[in-house]
Amino acid sequence: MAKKIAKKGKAKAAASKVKAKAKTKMAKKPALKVVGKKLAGGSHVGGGLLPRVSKKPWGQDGKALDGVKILDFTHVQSGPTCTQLLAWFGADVIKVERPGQGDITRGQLVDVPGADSLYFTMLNHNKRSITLDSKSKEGMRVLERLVKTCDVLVENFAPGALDRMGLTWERIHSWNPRMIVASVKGFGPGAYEDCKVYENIAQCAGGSASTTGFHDGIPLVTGAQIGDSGTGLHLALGIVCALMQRNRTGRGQRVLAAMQDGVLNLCRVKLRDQQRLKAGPLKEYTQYGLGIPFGEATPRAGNDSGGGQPGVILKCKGWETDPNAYIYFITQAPVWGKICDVIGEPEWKTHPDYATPPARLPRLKQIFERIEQWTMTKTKFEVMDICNPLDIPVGPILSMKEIAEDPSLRKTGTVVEVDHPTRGKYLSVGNPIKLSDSITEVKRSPLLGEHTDEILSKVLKFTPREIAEIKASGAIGEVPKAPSQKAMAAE
Ligand code: CAO
Repeated sequence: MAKKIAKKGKAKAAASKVKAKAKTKMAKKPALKVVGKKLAGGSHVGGGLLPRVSKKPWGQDGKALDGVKILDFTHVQSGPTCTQLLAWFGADVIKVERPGQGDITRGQLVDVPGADSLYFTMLNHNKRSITLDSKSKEGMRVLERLVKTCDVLVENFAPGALDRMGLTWERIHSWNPRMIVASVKGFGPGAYEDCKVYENIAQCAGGSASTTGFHDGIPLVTGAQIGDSGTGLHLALGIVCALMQRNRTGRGQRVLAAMQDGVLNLCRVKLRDQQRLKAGPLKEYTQYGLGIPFGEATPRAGNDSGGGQPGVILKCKGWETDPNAYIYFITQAPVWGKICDVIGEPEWKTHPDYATPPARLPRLKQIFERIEQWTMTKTKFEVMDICNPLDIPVGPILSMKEIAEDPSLRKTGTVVEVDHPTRGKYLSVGNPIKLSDSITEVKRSPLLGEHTDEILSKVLKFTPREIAEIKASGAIGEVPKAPSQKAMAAE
């Protein structure tokens, strides 16, 4: 009897293996290899099948996006940040660039004459580059093959540019129904959908600028590239979700991340405040304590904390000469007593004007001035050392110089040193998202057209004769001599 059950079990497992094989065959070059058995319970991903649990050591069973091929038609910042992330997670990112010039950022903000700029190198790690005039007949022939070979096309051209090139969604979908077409645009459908958009325009249109700055000053843009890199991040999530859905449906889809939408998503708390205004003034804003009336829209909040715990930036020792000798200090309610002790105002713990958060709200300016008298006697790091053990939330204003030299950021790979054949060593921001089983290795950005030959022959399988024809047409321009792949991997 037991034998019979075991036999039945084996037959079932074999059947599910055959099913899994058939499914794998059906999906041309699937992003995930489905070889496992149906699980008895728990979560079922991609049609109810999960592979067997790997026995390999952590970080040694490939990368999260191994097998995913990206046709990277991105330029400037927003799109490249997205495809760089995908490359760090293991996707094979093939960057298609215009012959001769390439991504315009290669030559922008140049610091080392003759070398690719930091603007380009810091946004295009781990990619391969092919030069292609997509507006030529032979260029389109190569593009068609790329579309048929890749899983995802990512682009951030101006609205309509892809269509003008002849790459409409319908055409792409007819060539490869599994292809995901992911786009960054400035705006979603609506009055501004045809507009070209750069970072700061998105910050303004997405609600960030109107809420950044001091209440009596002009709107400000922030240094964080929330319009470009922020939208690239949104797009990357959309692509990964579309890949997951494709595992179930077999078909690709369009993914759109509009910069205005991405910025607004990051400004969510400001739309929260817009609606709270109907119920009266925003009491946690410094403006309230100063008796300045609120208008119709969420005002600029200076350095006020966006949450329910009041916080501001305070001077520290050395502020007269060091532009970054400041600390962010939050008067979190549960540690109010400890704050009072630290600054030498123990009676504030019980005084009716200071003991409770509502009592403190109209006096925030005066309270923070008192705290600042204390922080000015300490360096920002001394304030950290005193406050952190007491659970008082504080954060130093770190300069880019301090961040570049921070040993723990180097250790985690968030700041990495990369070597480049024409510009030498430079610092970059590595992958800020850490996966315990998909370890990021940051590899230098490609030279313009460095991989044109290998992509034409090895990825797209053009014959030497076909490659000669493509070259003769001028569709790929001049191909520079490239260091071998081995040399690149060794760097
Ligand atoms: N071969 C031939 N032509 C190519 C090509 C190639 N390999 N790659 C690009 N082109 C062409 C495009 O087809 C387009 O031609 P048409 O205008 O004739 O259709 C042209 O190059 C320029 O594309 P573009 O309009 O996208 O570039 P731009 O420099 O004028 O504008 C930008 C740049 C960023 C404003 C615009 O691309 C845009 O709004 N993108 C969407 C929003 C976005 O991502 N903004 C973030 C930018 S980072 O701050």
